[in-house]
Amino acid sequence: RNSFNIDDPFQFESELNEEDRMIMETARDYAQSKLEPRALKGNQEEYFDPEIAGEMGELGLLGAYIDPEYGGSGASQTAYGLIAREIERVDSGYRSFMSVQSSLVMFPILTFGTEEQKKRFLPELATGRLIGCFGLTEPDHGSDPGAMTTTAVKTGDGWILNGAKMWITNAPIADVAVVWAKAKETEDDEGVIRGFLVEKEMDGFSAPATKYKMSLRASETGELVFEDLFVPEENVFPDITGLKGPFTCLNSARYGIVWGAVGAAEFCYRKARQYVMDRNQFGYPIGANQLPQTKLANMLTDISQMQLLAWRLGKLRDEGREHHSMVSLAKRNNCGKALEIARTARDMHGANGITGDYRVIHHMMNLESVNTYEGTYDIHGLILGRDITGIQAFMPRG
Ligand code: TGC
Ligand code: FAD
Repeated sequence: RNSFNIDDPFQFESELNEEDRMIMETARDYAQSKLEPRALKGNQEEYFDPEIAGEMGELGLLGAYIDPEYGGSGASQTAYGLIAREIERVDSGYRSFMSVQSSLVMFPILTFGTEEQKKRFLPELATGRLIGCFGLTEPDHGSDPGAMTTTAVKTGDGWILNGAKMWITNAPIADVAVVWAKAKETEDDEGVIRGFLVEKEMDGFSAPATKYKMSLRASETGELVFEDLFVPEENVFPDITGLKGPFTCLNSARYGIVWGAVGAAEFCYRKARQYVMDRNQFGYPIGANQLPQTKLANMLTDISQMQLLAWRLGKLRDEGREHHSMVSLAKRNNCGKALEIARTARDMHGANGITGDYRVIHHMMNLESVNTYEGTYDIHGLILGRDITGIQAFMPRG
């Protein structure tokens, strides 16, 4: 007799190969044994434990798909996604740390960096001895990064940076920042977007922390401020120009988020399922009523779709068949659905749902950020809308 798995209805895990499964289990063991006990404190005290970087590095969870030559594990895209799923099952903030390090710092250095930059930074980032961040968003330019005003003006054997980035994950603890700025040969040039590796000890660089967030409290967020900061030519990505540089990195990070959202949603669904079976009202388990049952049915239906979408996207990435609009579709769907599931799970816990102990409200609050960063829900809708109709609707016409 075939069975129905109430955690994995369409049995996507049975499709994983041995290596991907082993990596998933390593990430799951680590996340459940080492991260989960720290999740409540991280959220309540707005605290990122710096030891996490080294622990993840030791297990090969940072930049897992990067070639072993540069310190990675040469893992598949599916394995990278499975790592994100296990970490975000505990806390989106820890997954943010891993995503930024892997997809937004190691990936651009691997893809756009010189051989010297790769050899210098990648092995250290893979072990977690160095921490990185990615600066694209500015105080006045979020969804529209092409309008950025941070500049890099050519001077002798380097560039002078001025400007500021905001909402940057890992900024206050980063040793190296991948910064996107308008590079100009002269002050009056219009400029073209290029990538710079800014190091924490450089003069004219600061990274103040953004405190009192109500979401992603276990993740360090901050600004990047550049005041006549000199960056030598050897710290510039040599060839990549234009928005496709940062957007190519975002494809990788958004893909990780597609999987991460699955983990957060699965956690909330399982918690709600357990809660309504354990708690009695009116003499019966809450789960004996029609409304809670259909809420669980809706959650499981959404989760099945999220799992299959993430798994299929990983396969297409591994085969080199991904288009970035597939990533937009999956990021938008999985983040939006995970947020809805977390909100419903919170409601199903009644008053207990607002406490830290049950942890559904942590996920709910975190997922507000996850649904916003790396392109908001609506921006991904507009990216898809442009593909479907051939008409851009980012700005009014006429
Ligand atoms: P557009 O004209 O569409 O494109 C400009 C150039 O870029 C190319 N391109 C892409 N290339 C690779 N991958 C993609 N996904 C690409 N999307 C576009 C495009 O082909 C073009 O190339 P070329 O050679 O013709 O110049 O640019 P636009 O200015 O109209 O862009 C509009 C829009 C909405 C697509 C874009 O601005 C956007 O995606 N906005 C959202 C911004 C965003 O996602 N920011 C994320 C910041 S990083 C972050 O949030 C990290 S959180 C991490 C964590 O903590 O986990
Ligand atoms: P805005 O662009 O001002 O948008 C505000 C609202 O208007 C949104 O609902 C949006 O969907 C809507 N909107 C905007 N334009 C349109 C339009 N044309 N049509 C219809 N609706 C529109 N950035 C980095 O570079 N690096 C990081 O590491 C990083 N980490 C982050 C961590 C956290 C916790 C958060 C919250 C953000 C982070 N970001 C990071 C920034 C993030 O990418 C931006 O917040 C996001 O891209 C949205 O930009 P914005 O906040 O400026 O919102």
